[in-house]
Amino acid sequence: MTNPLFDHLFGRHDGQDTAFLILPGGQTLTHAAFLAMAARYAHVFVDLGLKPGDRLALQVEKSPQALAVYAAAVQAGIVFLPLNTGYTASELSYFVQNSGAGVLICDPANAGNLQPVAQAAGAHLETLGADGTGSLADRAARAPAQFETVARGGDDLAAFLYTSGTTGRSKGAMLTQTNLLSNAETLVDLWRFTKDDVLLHALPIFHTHGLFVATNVMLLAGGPMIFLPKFDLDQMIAQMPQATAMMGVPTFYTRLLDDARFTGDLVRHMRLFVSGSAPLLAETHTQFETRTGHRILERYGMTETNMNTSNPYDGARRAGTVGMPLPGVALKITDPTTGVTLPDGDIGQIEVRGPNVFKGYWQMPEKTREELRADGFFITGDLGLIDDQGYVQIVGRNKDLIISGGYNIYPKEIETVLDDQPGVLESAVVGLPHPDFGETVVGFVVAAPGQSPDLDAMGSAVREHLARFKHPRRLIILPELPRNTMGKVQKNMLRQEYAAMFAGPD
Ligand code: MLC
Ligand code: AMP
Repeated sequence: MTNPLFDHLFGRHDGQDTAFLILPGGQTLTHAAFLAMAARYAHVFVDLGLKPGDRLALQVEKSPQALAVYAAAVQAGIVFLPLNTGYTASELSYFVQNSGAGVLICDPANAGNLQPVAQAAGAHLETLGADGTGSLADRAARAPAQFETVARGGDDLAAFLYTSGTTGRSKGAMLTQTNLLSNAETLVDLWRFTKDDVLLHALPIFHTHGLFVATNVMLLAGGPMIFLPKFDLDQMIAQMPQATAMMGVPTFYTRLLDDARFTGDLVRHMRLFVSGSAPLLAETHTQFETRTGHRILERYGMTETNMNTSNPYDGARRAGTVGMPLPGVALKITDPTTGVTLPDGDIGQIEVRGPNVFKGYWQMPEKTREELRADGFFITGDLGLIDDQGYVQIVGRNKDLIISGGYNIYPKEIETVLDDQPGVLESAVVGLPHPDFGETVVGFVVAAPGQSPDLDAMGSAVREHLARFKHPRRLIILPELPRNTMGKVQKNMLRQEYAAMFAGPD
């Protein structure tokens, strides 16, 4: 094997006319056609000067071509850096600069906006539209459909995924070939995926869940994916009869349950429903079983670690738990202050170690040392316990993080923008319970003495700097923020007081 990740995920399908991607219009892309496209892209990237270990950033709509860029990067030994399509030019500028990406691929509609970003970072800009057209396709049309796979080792980097931080500065999580491959192999085995499975894929492909869990698992198993550009209820219901399995964030499940067309009959034939990326309410789990007879299999992971735990395939899938550590993954609960391991049943911070755990944060040795211990245990920032049956329960977070519809939002990033606005003394951003997104963002602002901040102007500033999913759904002016005796802002008091804000219709 010269390039384990490529050989296992992609190379094994070389020349195979088996279905890989089934598109909403009914067209099917075979593994062979997909690989030929990837090979052409790999030639383009090499011609553009990218060498093994260089970074390639991509911010485009979900499409087979976007996925082929991932395959091409792996084949050419280039580090793949997918970016949320919601990011603004100012957010993107940081990622491209920080990663030192040699090439940035964007939607043709954003090229004008992003050319200065690419130029300032010394990156070359290419375009790729949702329909597959653009400058990348033009170049690829002139490239050969075979590419000699670049040799790589398990410890070589395969991808960078940026995760925001509690300090407001995003960190590039460096994922190796072994991180990705070992996790996909474990999941295929544990969740019994085979080439006879058809996965209903409606997740974005710029995050761990849609890219490394869903896609890598199906590439290894050999079966096709019904590849929807995004979650769309009508499409989900129309395509469900052709699928055998689905993976989604809790919002997928609550939205399906809210639709009367989603019945037991519609999904009787399904083999597996997996949920993750955010807490699945026990109530949703129960409702789903009552409606369909299926018990959702909940698992727990993160960008830095891929998947850590899973409920069992055969044993009890218990609501409100994320199951047991995956084979090969060690998990312990420790005291957040001393780092000492706590007995089962006690609540503490969750730490994990295994071949799934990333190599560290790109060019942030101190951050890496803070979260990744010398003995290999990664401090997840999640709080939980191991119950008397060995199941892990997540009870909270030791990090100031909001998860909205499966997207992570670090309040600090929003507070920094709010604090910069005229007339603002300080701000506190919290996540409040939301029926659709699980949690949603609300900003509390305190005016500087004698001033009255302009909420509309603040909204505009937020829109300019931050992706839509991070925007506070409400901005509220308070005379002061609740603080403890040490002067620390008590966000839990804000969360409690305003808990019912979205209980009714939004
Ligand atoms: C979209 N919007 C969101 C949002 N998604 N706002 C907050 N949170 C979100 N998650 C914005 C839209 O831009 C829109 O803005 C408005 O909210 C309503 O949009 P919508 O049409 O209702 O949203 P939709 O496009 O249907 O998207 C919702 C969603 C999507 C839940 C389907 O966000 C999604 O696919 N989430 C999955 C995220 C994911 O893959 N997470 C995995 C991370 S990996 P406007 O302007 O119209 O009001 C990870 C590790 C692990 O965490 O363990 O897996
Ligand atoms: P991310 O940094 O986007 O990869 O998000 C990872 C975080 O999502 C974890 O640290 C958890 O807080 C959360 N998460 C993932 N899966 C679950 C789950 N099944 N239940 C609760 N939280 C989860």
